[in-house]
Amino acid sequence: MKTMIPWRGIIEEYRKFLPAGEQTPIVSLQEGNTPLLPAPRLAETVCPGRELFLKIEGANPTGSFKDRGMTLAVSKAMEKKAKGLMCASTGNTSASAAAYAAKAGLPAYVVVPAGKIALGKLTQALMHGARVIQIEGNFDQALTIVKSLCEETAIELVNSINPFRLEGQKTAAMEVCDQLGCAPVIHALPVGNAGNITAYWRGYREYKEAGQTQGLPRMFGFQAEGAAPLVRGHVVESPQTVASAIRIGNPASWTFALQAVEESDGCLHMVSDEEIIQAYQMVASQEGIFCEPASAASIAGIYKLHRENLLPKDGTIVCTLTGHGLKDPDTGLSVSYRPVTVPATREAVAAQLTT
Ligand code: AN7
Repeated sequence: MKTMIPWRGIIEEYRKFLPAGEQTPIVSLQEGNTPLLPAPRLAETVCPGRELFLKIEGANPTGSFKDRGMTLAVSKAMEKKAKGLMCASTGNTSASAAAYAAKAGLPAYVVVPAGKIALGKLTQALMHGARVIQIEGNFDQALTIVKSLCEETAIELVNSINPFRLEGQKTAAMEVCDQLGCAPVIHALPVGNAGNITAYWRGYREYKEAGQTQGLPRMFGFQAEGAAPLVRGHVVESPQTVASAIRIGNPASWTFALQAVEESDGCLHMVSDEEIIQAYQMVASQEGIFCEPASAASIAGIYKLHRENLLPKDGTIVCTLTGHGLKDPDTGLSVSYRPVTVPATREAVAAQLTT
């Protein structure tokens, strides 16, 4: 029999770096330990001559990186005996909060923009038993509402303004170092509320300070053109993009994200919906990885910098693919060809072969 070393989830694996004590009841779905996949074919196009790796965060239990922060936020909520969980969400936070609430046996309330979250994410929140409240408004309005409600109740807010969310999420950077043997030269991420880029930068710094890794990456953040407050330098009132996960006009971690980019000698850029969809299709068809549209902003961004001659000449690049493509089947279908339907005969199928 082959002995597998069990992975116990990010709190147990990185406990030294996290504010979880003896008395914290750990609520875990064994999140983390996601693949860091070499992507040589994609690199030929988007960053020729450089090594490209994809951090596949869609391989987390609910299909996105949110699980890393949610395990800690929900464990800490249990520790302080919260009566329930609440969040505003563009979809993935609600799916993750709903799942961890189910595991913890707590009620969850999720407030989402009506008709603007991907089908898979809505299905997850419903299946895990959360109370889904759709508002006739956007994410930024939902966040304002839940912040105010949580101030007055024993319901715990599990958006990334909950400090434990980013603490949990920083473990992704530590994992990348463990997998690569050092920090990459560039780490690229899609940016919405700007929590994840803040968390990764913290994770890289703390791991280096603890002598667990060498070097620090430059943090490259990419926003969608129609939802790029950080790049434009002002709040976007009605954010628009095909990448519904990052349809955010007033990011909660605004200053921290700017700080991460500045301290790391990184950059913030925006990519168009066309560029996002192109990258979304390339990674699926060339590397066998189906990510959601928002996730592909990291690849679209690297490709854009390469085309504009703004990419450093060498060094390892890691792109985080934040969520799974199955979250958003509608977008996948809408950019794909329509499959043919033929009679149920050998000849009819044979006529379709192109090789
Ligand atoms: C797939 O679920 O904000 O910059 O409410 O789902 O840390 O906000 C999701 C964000 C990137 C942006 N990729 O991360 C939510 C939510 C995916 C995401 C982001 C999100 P942040």
